[in-house]
Amino acid sequence: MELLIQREAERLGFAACGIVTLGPARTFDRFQNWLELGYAAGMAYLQRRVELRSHPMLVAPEARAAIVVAARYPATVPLQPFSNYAVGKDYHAVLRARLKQLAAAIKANCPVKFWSRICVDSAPVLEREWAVRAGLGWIGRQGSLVNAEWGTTLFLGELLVNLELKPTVASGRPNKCGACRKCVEACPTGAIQPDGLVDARRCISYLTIEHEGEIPEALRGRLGGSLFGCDRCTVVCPYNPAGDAAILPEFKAAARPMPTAEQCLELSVSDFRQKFRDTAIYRSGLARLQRNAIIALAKSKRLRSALSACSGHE
Ligand code: B12
Ligand code: SF4
Ligand code: SF4
Repeated sequence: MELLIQREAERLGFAACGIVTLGPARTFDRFQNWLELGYAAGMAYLQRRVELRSHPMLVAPEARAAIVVAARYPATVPLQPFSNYAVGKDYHAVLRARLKQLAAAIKANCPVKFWSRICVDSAPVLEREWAVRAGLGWIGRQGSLVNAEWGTTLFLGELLVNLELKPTVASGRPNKCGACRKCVEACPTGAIQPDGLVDARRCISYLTIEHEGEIPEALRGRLGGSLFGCDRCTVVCPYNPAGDAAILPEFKAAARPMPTAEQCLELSVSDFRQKFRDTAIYRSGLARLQRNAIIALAKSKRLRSALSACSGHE
C-alpha cells in the first residue's frame, strides 16, 4: 500500500509525499508560546480550540496515519507585487482535488473499510511539523519547510487515514541550513525572530493578506510595493531548484496577467470577483487589496496621478 501511495502521489504531480504514524504533536508548546507572545496578531481563528492541534486524533478520532504531500509553486524572481503563491489557482482547491483522487486510488485498492479526511491549511493541524515527521524536509530559519530537492516554495496538504501504514522515515531528515542566513537577511521588517518564530504583526504576508483595517504607519514604508503576500524569505533559499520542474500547471503564472497597483484601484467588486474568484486572493477581498495598492502608490509617489485617473473613469 505504501508503494502505491507514493506512486499515485507522484502521478498526481506532487513534488514529495511521506507517511507518518499519528501521535501527540511534538511542537504544540511552540505553537502555544507563539500565541502567548501575540505573534498570531489578529488571526483570531488560530486562538479557537487551540488544544485540537496537540493531536490530530482530536480532530479526527478515526485517523491513524497521515499521508503528507507537498506541491511546488514558482520561486520566480525578481519579486512581483503579487506573491508567487497567489498568481495561480487557489492552492486549497488544487491540493484538495488531487488528495481526493489519492484517496479514491487507496480506496480502490484497500481490502479493509477505508476512511480519510483531507486537510489543507485551514484544519487545526500543525502541518509543518507533520511534514517534517513524514520525511519531507526540515524547518528553515524563516520557519518554512525546506525540501532538499524542491526547496521551499511548497504547499502542504494531508490525507488523514484510518490505516496503519509504515512510516516513510524513522526520525525525520537532518536540517541542512548550515551557516546560511539568507532568508533572515531578506526579511525587510524583522518579522523572523531569533528562535525561528515569525511575528505576524510585522510580517508582510500577514499585513497584506490577513490584517483588517489600517496597516501601522511604521511598517507601511517596508511593504516594498507588495500587494498580496510576500516571497522574500522563500525565494532566496539556495535549495530552490532552477526551472519549473514539478510545478503544477495550475500554479504557473503565465496564464493570468495580474493588475498593477493603479489597476487595482479601478477594479469594481464584480471585476474583482471575475478576475480572482478561483485564486487565494478572493477570500482576502477587494478592500484589503485596494488598501495595499494605495500604500504602494503612496510610497512610490504615484498615488495622486492614480486617483485622478480613477476619478476620470467615473
Ligand atoms: C498562520 C499561518 C501563517 C501566518 C504565520 C506564519 C508563521 N510562520 O507562523 C502568516 C500569515 C504570516 C503566514 C505566512 C506565510 N505562509 Co502560512 N500558514 C499559516 C498556518 C495557517 C498556521 C501556521 C502556524 O500554526 N503558525 C504558528 C507557528 C508556531 O507554527 P508553524 O509556522 O507551523 O511552525 C511549526 C514548525 O516550525 C514546528 N517546528 C519548528 N522546528 C521544528 C523542528 C522539528 C524537528 C519539527 C518536527 C517541527 C518543528 O514548530 C512549529 C509549531 O508546530 C499554516 C497552515 C497550517 N495549518 O499549519 C500556513 C502555512 C504554514 N503557510 C504557508 C505559506 C506558503 C506561507 C507563505 C510562504 C505565504 C506567502 N508567500 O505569503 C508565508 C511564509 C511566511 C513564513 N516565513 O512563515 C504554508 C507553508 C509551506 C512551507 N513550505 O512551509 C502552510 C503550511 C500552508 C499550506 N498548507 O501550504 N502563514
Ligand atoms: S513573508 Fe516576508 S515579511 Fe514575512 S517573514 Fe518572510 S520575508 Fe519577512
Ligand atoms: S535560506 Fe538558508 S537559512 Fe533560510 S531556509 Fe534556506 S537554507 Fe535555511
